[in-house]
Amino acid sequence: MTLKTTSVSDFPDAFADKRAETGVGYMDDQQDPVDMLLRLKDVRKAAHSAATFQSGAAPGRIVIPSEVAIRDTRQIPFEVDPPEHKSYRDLLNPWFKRPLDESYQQKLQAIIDDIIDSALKTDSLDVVSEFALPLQSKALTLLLNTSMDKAQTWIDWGTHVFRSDDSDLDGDKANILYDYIDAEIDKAMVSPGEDLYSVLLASEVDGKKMTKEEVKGVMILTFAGGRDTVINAITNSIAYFSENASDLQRLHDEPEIVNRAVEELIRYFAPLTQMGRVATQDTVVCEHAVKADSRISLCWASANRDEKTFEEPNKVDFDRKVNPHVSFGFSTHNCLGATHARQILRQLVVSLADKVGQLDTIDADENVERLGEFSRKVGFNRLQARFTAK
Ligand code: EMZ
Repeated sequence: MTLKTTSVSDFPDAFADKRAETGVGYMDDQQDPVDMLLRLKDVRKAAHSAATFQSGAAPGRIVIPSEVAIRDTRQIPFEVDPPEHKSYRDLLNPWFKRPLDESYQQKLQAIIDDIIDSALKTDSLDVVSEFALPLQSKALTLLLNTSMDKAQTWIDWGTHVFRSDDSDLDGDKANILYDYIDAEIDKAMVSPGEDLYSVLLASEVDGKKMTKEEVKGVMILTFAGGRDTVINAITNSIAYFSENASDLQRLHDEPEIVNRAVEELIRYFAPLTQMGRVATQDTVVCEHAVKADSRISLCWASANRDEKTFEEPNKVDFDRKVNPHVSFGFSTHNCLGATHARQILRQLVVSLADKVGQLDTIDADENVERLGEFSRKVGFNRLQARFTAK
């Protein structure tokens, strides 16, 4: 944790030197070290080699920091390898594409309008806990197709479901989520509705009814995977526009650029720094030997700043034409929640551009991840800001 030192909209590239030098970083993590792949080409290649670099290791092991100590349930489909992975993915894809429906977007718009309008009414607010967290939680009721009143419980959990102020891996906090999901599954079994729990409980994968444990695995991922990532993306976008007012104005004048703008913000912020894999055999990456059963990571944040692919990688450029960023991962395991996340950001930035004349940040507490030899700003613990209407 550090107090605001540089400009709030600046997200430095923590990996540049190492990426140029050797292409591989190193971090220890609970005695289960990680070789971090830093170059876009290597990240993509490893992400594509699911047989050599598996996701289906012990539950929690591909997450960094490892969640092996606080989790037995396998998250689905993200901790499952092909070919089983595909059966789950085929089942889940249509549900997670619902944010493309107009009725979904209308409901999302009402949530966004309401949150921006209350921000405009108060003198100043903490964007993390009073804007991004409620927005993420309320939008999640749409993704789950549950009632809006559920959101308050999730808001009360805070920004990360497995992390607290004192600990990166808070087992007690994790248990709150697991117990909650168990109870919701039990309720859906007794009286099924049209929510994701009920839909999954009624689904078959490869001709077999999904078990409670499998449904729980999907639900934990839905809650945990899109939590701090979405909150960071929202908060960081507001930090960005507070210091780049002309880009906000541009979105007002040229809303047709919104998709490009959102992809560029997501590239630049890379809300999820990295994701691990476990080597299934002795192998070599980037001229670096990797032993069977050891961990590597696909460092999305570093790959997104790879100067071999991105011109002026440290600049946010809404006119960037070629933007093959990997903020939502790459290949088999690309992010299931990406449609939902993109839709939130697209509607949010256009609405901000329409309603907000000025955004001022008053105080900031940066969230800096310590990753072995690297320190990376990924977002904020707190960002006090004032929203002024147009
Ligand atoms: C896991 C992960 C998924 C993990 C795409 O990322 O997100 C992390 O925030 C969670 O802690 O359990 O869901």
